[in-house]
Amino acid sequence: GQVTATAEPAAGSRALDEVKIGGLGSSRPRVEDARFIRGRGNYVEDVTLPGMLHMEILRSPLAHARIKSIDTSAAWAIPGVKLVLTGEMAAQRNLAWMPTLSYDTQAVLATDKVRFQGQEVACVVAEDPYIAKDACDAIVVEYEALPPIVNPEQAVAPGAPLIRDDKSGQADNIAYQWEVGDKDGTDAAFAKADVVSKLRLHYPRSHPSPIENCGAVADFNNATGKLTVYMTSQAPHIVRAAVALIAELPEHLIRIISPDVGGGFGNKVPVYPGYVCAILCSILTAKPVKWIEDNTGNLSSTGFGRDMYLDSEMALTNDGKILAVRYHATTDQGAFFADAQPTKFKIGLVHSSFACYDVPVGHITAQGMYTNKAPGGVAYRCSFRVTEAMFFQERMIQAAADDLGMDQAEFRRRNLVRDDQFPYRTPFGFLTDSGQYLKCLQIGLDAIGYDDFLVEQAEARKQGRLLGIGISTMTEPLGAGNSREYDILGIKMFDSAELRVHPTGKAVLKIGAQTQGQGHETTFAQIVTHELGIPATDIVVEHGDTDHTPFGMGTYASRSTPVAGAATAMVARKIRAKARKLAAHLLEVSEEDVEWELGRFFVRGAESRGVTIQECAMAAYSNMPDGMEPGLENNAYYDPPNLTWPFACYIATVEVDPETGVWDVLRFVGVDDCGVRINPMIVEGQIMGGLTEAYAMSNMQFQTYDADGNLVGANYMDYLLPTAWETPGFELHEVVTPSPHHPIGAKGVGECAAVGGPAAYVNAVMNALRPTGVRNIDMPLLPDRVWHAAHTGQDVS
Ligand code: MCN
Ligand code: CUM
Repeated sequence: GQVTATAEPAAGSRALDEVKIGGLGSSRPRVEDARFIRGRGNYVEDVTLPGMLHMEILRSPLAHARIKSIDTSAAWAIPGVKLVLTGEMAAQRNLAWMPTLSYDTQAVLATDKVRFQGQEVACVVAEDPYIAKDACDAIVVEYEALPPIVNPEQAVAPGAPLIRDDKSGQADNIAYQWEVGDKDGTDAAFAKADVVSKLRLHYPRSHPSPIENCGAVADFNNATGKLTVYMTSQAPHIVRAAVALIAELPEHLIRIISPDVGGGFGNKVPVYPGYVCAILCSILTAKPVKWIEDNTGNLSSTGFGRDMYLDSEMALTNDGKILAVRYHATTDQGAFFADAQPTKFKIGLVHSSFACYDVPVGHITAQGMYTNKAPGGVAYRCSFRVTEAMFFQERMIQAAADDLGMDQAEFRRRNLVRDDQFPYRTPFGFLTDSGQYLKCLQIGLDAIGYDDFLVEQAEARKQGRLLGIGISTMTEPLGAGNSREYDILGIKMFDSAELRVHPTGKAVLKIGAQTQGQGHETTFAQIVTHELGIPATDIVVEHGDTDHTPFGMGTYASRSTPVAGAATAMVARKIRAKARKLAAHLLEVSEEDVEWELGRFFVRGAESRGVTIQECAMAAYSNMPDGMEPGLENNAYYDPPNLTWPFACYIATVEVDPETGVWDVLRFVGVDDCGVRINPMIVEGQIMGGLTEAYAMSNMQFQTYDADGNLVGANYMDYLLPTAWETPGFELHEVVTPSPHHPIGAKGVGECAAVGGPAAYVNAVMNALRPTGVRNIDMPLLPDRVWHAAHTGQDVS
């Protein structure tokens, strides 16, 4: 019963070669790179306004402490200082606290207590950033240290100090509790199981690490009342709505401009205290105020990823059928619940796990705790915590295969959803759209040479060498909306596009999505090219300025192609429909006698009599039929009927050195099915980037806190980014199963590899260590952890 928008079949013989003019399937080079590689990009740091002042933030050195006093007099006395802002001053304007995505509250500047190391305590505005920094150091804050809570276990221990004593009715450190699925049905299935496989693990906290940190130039004009904010955001339109709601400013007088964005990876969805402070400081000084965050500020205070614990069981038959799954997830939310809205995104979409497997029944419970750590949770290519869902799933799958003594590929084959089962209802209520899971798996197995590797592995084991192979297969929900089920702060999740074709047939497409490196300026033009036959080089794509682009919910959860991309196709079809009327007028035939082929209308039965889309465009301004409104432009809002469900099969082979615990990737094969690929090169770039991040998470990357709540990983000496040197090579393959409900059959892809990748690496190392009896090593699989596991046969957490 799904509403579908179907692609119009191509008629006649296509006059234009779609790939040559940059349509679907064209790996046209990224148009944005022309300015990036010449140093002509325009990032927030490049924005300089007359009279601009600079803001720096004073952050808490302690994880948990009561603020006894703040003395700002020495800071005010420094020449060049224009404003010292404290929480108390913000409170006078009702801005000491702000709402989070989950309807919790988050401190903008601390008034009562600090609740994590790096929390914003005060800020200084000065003539230059160095003066502002010095003045921050001159602020004297008297703290009374409180015991810090650095993990969920401590959060619920008897006598644990209450972190959120600011919230009335909050008597413990529990941020939320949640469950989904069929508990009784699951219990009944477990009672019939031949084998119950158990696994516990932790997906550690990690950080998205965009190259460009957060930052803004806030410019409040006290004559016009207009607030312009240049900021590095993934979702400028939501920011405008949020600023209007939080700061109670009139929305039509707020303009958010996201210029070039130097990577987001989920880090740049939320509104952080720094943004609110920069806006307030601009209002108070009546000058433009620039705030550019440093690396430690970004690593220690902005949205992290993961920090989720799994305690799971799977009910199995002896012959390898999954009867049921159940698990409990515990999340460490940090001091403020700044995750996605729990009523719409559950605890993120963690219940999207097991969507690619034919699992009859399941039950998930979850609990999130407040801790004295930075808030966040939905970042780092996570699609609302789908990353954890798929990691849990694929580690559980491998553990189950091992417990059954069954080959891991064969176990998947017996349980993957078959092609004839779509649309498939998952045990947790999602409806997947399409896929060819077994085909993807087989392509991956053939590419890696699965059977030969098993022979090689057995030989190597005899010589004491530890070879391993790990598989990860998953489908994930990408592209939130549909407005029935998803919203952000009450605003429904759809997207829009505006298309204007000029008289000479050149076009401007405006979208509410926001590229951060994904290449939308390149690929969204290709969608228009596909629909209208206007060469991609004749189309410019604009985004990132709320005064000049249509409303959109932004770019995250790999939703741009599924939602804004669909809106783009739909608006182009509206343009084509009007162009058809113009063509009929020009060709002096009735509209029914006009046929379309790429870039051209022609008279049915007289193919040589035709007009190009460009001729139609000129006619829209110069020779329209009587009664027709001039011009060739339109807009479209698209509310997707469902999420898109891409599939991926990732397979890694590794060798573990038992002497050092170091593991090397021998080969890595990826098979992705993201439906129709708009730009295959960009898709491969997205996959390679994701597999690199997956490698980083499994191998080297985590943020941890010591017992005092000090962040280990607050700089790039401690928090490691993989370079080309250590990153393995990737062999990529594709399968194309179009999404049945997307106008051009495309599915999202921006997060697939980061979501599905980690389990492939970890499963490979676990497979190598299988003779030792080890079942789990928590990520990252650092050499000392692997060595310890290999030598003791014990799990390492
Ligand atoms: N694409 C395509 N064919 C498809 C699907 C996608 O050609 N079938 C193209 C798209 O047109 C787009 C790119 O691939 O140019 C990614 O598209 P999509 O899957 O729709 O994802 P989004 O554009 O919505 O990007 C969001 C996603 C997320 S949520 C994170 S996090 C992430 C990611 O993208 N952050 C990134 N990839 C990133 N890549 C870069 N360089 N920088 C980031 O910050
Ligand atoms: Cu969760 S990271 Mo991306 O969805 O922006």
